[in-house]
Amino acid sequence: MSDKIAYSRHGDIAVLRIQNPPVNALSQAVRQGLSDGMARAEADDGVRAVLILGDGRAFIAGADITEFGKPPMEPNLPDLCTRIEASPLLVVASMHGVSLGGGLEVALCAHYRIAQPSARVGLPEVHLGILPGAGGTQRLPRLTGAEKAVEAITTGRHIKAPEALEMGIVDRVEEGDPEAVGLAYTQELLDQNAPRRSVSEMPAAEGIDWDATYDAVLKKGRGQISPATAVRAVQAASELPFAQGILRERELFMELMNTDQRKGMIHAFFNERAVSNLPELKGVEPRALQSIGVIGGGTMGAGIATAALLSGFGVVLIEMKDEFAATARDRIAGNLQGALKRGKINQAKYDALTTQTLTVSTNYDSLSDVDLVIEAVFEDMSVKREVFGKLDAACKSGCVLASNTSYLDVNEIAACTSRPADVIGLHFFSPAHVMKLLEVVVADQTAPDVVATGFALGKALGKVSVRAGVCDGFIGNRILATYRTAADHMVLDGATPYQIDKALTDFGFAMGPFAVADLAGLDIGWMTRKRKAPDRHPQERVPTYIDRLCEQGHFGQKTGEGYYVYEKGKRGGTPNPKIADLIAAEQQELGITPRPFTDQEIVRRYMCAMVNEAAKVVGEGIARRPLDVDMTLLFGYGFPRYWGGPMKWADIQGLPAVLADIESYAKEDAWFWEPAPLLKQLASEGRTFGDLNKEPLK
Ligand code: TC6
Repeated sequence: MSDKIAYSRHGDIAVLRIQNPPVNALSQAVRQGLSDGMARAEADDGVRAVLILGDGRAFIAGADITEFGKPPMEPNLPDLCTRIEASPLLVVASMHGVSLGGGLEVALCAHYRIAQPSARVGLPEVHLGILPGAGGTQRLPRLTGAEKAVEAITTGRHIKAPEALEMGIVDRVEEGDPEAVGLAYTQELLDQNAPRRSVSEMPAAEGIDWDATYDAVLKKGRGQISPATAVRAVQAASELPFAQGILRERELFMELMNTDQRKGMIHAFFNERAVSNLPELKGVEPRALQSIGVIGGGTMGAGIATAALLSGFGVVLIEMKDEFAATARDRIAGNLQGALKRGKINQAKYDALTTQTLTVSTNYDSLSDVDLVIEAVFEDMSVKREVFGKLDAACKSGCVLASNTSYLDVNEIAACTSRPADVIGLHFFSPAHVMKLLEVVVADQTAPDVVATGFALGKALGKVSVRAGVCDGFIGNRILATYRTAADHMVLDGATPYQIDKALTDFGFAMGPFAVADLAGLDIGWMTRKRKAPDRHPQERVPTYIDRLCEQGHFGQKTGEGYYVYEKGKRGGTPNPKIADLIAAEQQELGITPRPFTDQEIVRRYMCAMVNEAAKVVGEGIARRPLDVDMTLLFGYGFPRYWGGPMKWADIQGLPAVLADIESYAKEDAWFWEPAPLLKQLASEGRTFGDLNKEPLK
């Protein structure tokens, strides 16, 4: 029998203990071991019941995702599940930690289920671009009814044991050692002569309005197809006999298994974890972190302080004047109120955080004890210089000095101190207590243990941390500036901002670039254009029509007018009629005859601009690996997860085809569309960005 399953006998009960750390994924060896274990129990004289449980931290976290895309290996999971359910013995699952995906599907094939109060169950397959393919879509609705099954499967959410009990997914919730409570429960069932109870034999769930449900789920998924496809599988459970329902589930599962979305989502799953795993930091100990200083209590500083407080750090926030300090305190309290409302903290915790754990001061001497300080003041080098000079004087030796700048030169900031090795960029995204991305910007002299500390802080704050080198905009904002410019060029040439926004939200972006600009504030782009004007290349095309709106004091959502007009109390905006005239005037001035764009061309140009700049960012070593770019765009810029990121998207399109399009656009504007040397190299060598993830550039 496989060494992944430990077999033991306890009176009439055989125990199958899964031992496949870290999370008991259902690898081939585990599936084989469970199948063999069932056979052994059935042949074992006197055994009347089988108890299945997991060793370590989980029951089973699901199918082994590393096997996806490889040739299938027997026994397959659906067959194993059928085999367990069909056993003549009474089968019980004792669940602790997580039972997810195939893990819950195995448990649903047991005849009874007992769970620890802290256990969580769920069918999260849609987040990997697939659907539950081992009977989950057929068995779950027979226990919970169709509506609850659709909700659980299409959201993939983790359901805590008490709720799972209420929904009928588990039969009992009991605290204790999973083996001890499992054995006692199984014995109780045997003593009562409880029948073998197969979920597949339970009556089918009553139907719901399937087409309306399908449409609603498809719309919510913004182009993601797995949740909507899962609705059709649950529909089969209510309309077809079980055996036929299983076949339909299989058919839909295989359809999804072969999609690019599945590849993109699995790429995202693994690289979300791999991105913070830097080979250069192996064995490098981060510095100890207990208290954090934050300079500046604006939206960003308050967000960073909130994130730090919620993660258990003491926070000292510095503001310039008492009145600003009071406002900062209110902002943080407001953020924490949100956490209180969502149940993330209770009232006592809220009181402690706002009164004891947070210090707000106007005196830099209050920073004398902090372990790391993050500056989040106005984006101006002279202001930063002054702040870092003060930090150098006030902070203890060994304190990490971080800047939250989003584009300024961290080397220049480090040079304002007597300790450049302790200086790093920690670029948060607004609102900092919500957004998952953290760019850890490593300057020329930053010490390795300071880099490790940046990543340790990111982990403690629950962020996805990405290493970036120093350049204007680092990874994310530099690439954003380029694809945003591609969108601006399309507007000058004839596409409307509204068509572009729509084409890109249809592609899967959370928002289009013009709606984002309105949200962020048009004054930001206006300031950037002014800042960059002196260094502008003579061939650079920079539309200025939107500056006319800024000159009139219209900065987007915050002033009620931008690309869109916003009415109080209404969500979203409607196209601003002034924009078309402003664009037409600029086109006339530049002698441009507007031409039509298809949505497809809009997406292609936007994505090609993104990929080309990203390839430059990787080629220059600003991002070490293509996956660093992918995770930056996914977690900071609303890139659709199901594409995996721009580099994964490019690999899926084929690099030669992407390069060919860039070269064709370069015929109109050779300066903007100059192909990235790395893209040319990979395309000519027949390699992909994915290959570089495995073997980064030297
Ligand atoms: C399915 O079941 C389909 C069935 C149909 C078949 C017909 N496989 O996240 P962590 C690794 S689809 C392989 O850092 P946590 C993970 O990569 C599956 N490996 O820990 C990491 O490896 P590393 C449905 C897996 O405590 C390590 O385990 N199931 C798998 O923050 C620790 O993971 C899911 O979608 C796996 N299934 O979270 C569940 N799962 O150390 C996906 C984890 O080398 N998993 N690993 O980096 C999760 O949601 C979380 O990992 C967790 C643990 C909640 C299980």
